[in-house]
Amino acid sequence: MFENILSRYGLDPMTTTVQPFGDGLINHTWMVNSYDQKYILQKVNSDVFKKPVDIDENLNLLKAYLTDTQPEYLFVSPVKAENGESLIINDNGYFRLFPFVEGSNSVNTLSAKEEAYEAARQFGKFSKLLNDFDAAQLNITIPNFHNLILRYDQFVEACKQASGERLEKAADCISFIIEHQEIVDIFRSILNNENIPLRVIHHDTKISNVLFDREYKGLCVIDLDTVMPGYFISDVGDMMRTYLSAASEEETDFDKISIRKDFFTAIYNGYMEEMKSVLTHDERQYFAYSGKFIIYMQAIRFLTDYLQNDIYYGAKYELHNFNRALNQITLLKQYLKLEQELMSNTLA
Ligand code: GN1
Ligand code: MG
Repeated sequence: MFENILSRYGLDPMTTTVQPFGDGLINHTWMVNSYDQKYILQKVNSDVFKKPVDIDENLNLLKAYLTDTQPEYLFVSPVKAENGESLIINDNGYFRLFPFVEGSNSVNTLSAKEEAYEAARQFGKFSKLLNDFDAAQLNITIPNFHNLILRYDQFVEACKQASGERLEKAADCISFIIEHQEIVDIFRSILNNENIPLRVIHHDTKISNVLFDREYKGLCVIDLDTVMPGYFISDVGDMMRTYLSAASEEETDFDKISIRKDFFTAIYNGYMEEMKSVLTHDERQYFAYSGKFIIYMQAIRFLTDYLQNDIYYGAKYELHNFNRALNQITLLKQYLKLEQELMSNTLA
């Protein structure tokens, strides 16, 4: 499968190795080693990203803007193939090749709060550098991606269509989601608040989407497929979802899920280091809300997928998406217990 692609980049398939890389749920990713260069090859999941060309256009727009305004920023954009294109389309799908940044590190789990600080700073920096870029120029690569109102409606629809067996299994989770609808109402008030602007938002701020240098200082953010106009709560919230607990969304021993308050402070300090001059007064009021917004939405997404027989995320075993949903609900319960305290730290 790779020969055709490699040769289109002028790489010799005989002297190049290709190995699976990372643990993303959506795209396929490989590490490519040619005799003198390393690359990251990705196949875009075109069931999820219906128009991969839209992503390619966004990357090119952002690259042009940042090269012009922030030439020192490390923007990792796809290598051009021999035909000059940065997206390869063949019978197997859509592919792009990124340079591997020498001396960079990425991690799949956080080992210290300093990493949370560095990552939050990089995501804040990304939005800040693009503060004067007109976000409306970007293609919407996944419509309504973080629209909680729509996600909730899809969940209600999935409840109507689901098998009796899965509905019964998920009954307690379903009740929990319905009982916490006020989280959707708050999102609605954000949509209606003109002092909460649409910004250039990354929308997938997990730790593996940050590159660090050898000293674990942040270098830049990567995985820019979901960079779209959005609200800052998406980026801050997904950091809370994925950095606050030492246990990941895959953990099935739910007793291991707990909130590390010092990691919350690290996210706050890192993000605000860059964004404090940019965020509006109204946005700041929602800093702590962002955690429950995204954790709740991810619980809904996993639960909806379970009810729809795992058509989106896939499942390695029968209860995989059910367990992921329960994991996120457990995390949300822990978060809600601390919410007032966390909130007061952000408004001090
Ligand atoms: C997906 O592929 P990955 O792991 O970067 C998903 C995110 C979810 C995440 C949950 C396009 O991201 O929104 O938060 O799984 N991306 C898409 O692990 O749906
Ligand atoms: Mg991703």
